[in-house]
Amino acid sequence: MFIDRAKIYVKAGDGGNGCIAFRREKFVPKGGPAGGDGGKGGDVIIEADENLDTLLDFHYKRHYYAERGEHGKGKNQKGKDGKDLVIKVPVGTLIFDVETGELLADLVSHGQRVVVAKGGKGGRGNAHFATSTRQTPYFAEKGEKGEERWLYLELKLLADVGLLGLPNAGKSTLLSRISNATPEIAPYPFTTKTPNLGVVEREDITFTVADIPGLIEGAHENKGMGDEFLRHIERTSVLVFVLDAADMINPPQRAYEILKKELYLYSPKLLEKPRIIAINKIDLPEAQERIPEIEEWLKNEGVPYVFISAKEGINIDKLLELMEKYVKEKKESIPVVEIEKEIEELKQENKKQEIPEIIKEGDLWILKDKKTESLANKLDLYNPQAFSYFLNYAKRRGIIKLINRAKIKDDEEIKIGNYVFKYNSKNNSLELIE
Ligand SMILES: Nc1nc2c(ncn2[C@@H]2O[C@H](COP(=O)(O)OP(=O)(O)OP(=O)(O)O)[C@@H](O)[C@H]2O)c(=O)[nH]1
Ligand SMILES: [Mg+2]
Repeated sequence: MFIDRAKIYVKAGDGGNGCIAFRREKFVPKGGPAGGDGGKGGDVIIEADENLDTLLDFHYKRHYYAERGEHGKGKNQKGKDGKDLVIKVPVGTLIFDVETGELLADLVSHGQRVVVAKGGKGGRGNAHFATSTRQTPYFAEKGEKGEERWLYLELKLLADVGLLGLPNAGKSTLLSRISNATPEIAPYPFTTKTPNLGVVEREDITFTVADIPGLIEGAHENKGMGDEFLRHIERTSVLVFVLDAADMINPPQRAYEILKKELYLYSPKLLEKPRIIAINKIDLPEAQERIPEIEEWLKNEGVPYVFISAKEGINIDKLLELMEKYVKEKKESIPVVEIEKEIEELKQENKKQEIPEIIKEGDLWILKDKKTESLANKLDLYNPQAFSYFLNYAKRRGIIKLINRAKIKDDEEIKIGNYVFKYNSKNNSLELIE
């Protein structure tokens, strides 16, 4: 069975609660506040590992939890941080958020990591909240909840070169000749049912070649079996069209058009990739007869081509040289740009999250500001001390100004985190409703 997709649930550790405690000293009935902070919850991290090659394990174990942070303790002792959980996946795994469909990561190299669920921060202990006017704070923060989400994992074979062809064209034969792979080869169509990956070793470069199941007309509509696997060749440097010169029903010219059409219908982008045409089986007499006619056609196509026999090993080195040229070109050009683009996108996203904003949904105003929401959720706002601490924070962060500017009336409700408030314009303050 070829399993290359999985759905898993991840939950980062919750932060430990801050502690409410006071120093006990001899002859001092009540010392200062000494409640320690809670520890941070562990993150859930996904890491690419070149020693793995399937997502099979994720069908047996679907739920992953990182450790929670310890609660803070008296005498200003901080709770221990929860351990991170590292989940290993094969290189070439794409990670999507199930709910939003957003691509979270594309793990292309060994050791590459991504945090998929952030551990909750530990709550601050009451020692943090002492001021000259509030010497005995009876409140502390709760630990933040760890993030949780469902993820969809998908494994793409990371081939540098993709072999395409109608069934029986000789793709698997070619792969077994040029690489270490030993795919099944047989004189009938649809022998290859799942993609095979082989490693080709050249003098100064090693690259991978994928042999995908034969494509037929209508493959993009799920006829035959090749279409499902086309995504495995989405990031190859070059596509090699293996065309059977001895095929009387679908001669190379026709086979080439069928394949191009199927590629286009699956994803037009695939046609932008460099192509090589390999005319196969030229050891057979019926193929040899057609060489002049085929060559005539190829000259007009303007695509690099080679006449080969995968079975007898004719012109294989010429084909390998061509493959190598494209693989090298791609390796030199692309990765840096992609990484820079990713970083830029991340930065933009972070910026967006940092500016507080207030929006109206139905009758309710909702404050969108991660920091303020998170503080509210960590505090017990029915505790007057905690409430006044929160209100001061909101003022400093410009939240009250924002409410003012939005012209929110006194009887309208504003949701911040899990709490709902009313605005009191007389004293520029918030009142807790629920
Ligand atoms: N004479 C000759 N036969 C070949 C050559 N290449 C492949 N064949 C034969 O063609 C048949 C199909 O070869 P495969 O390599 O299994 O073809 P494939 O394209 O992988 O086929 P599917 O996996 O079914 O899509 C086998 O009988 C091979 O021995 C060649 O260069 N010359
Ligand atoms: Mg095959």
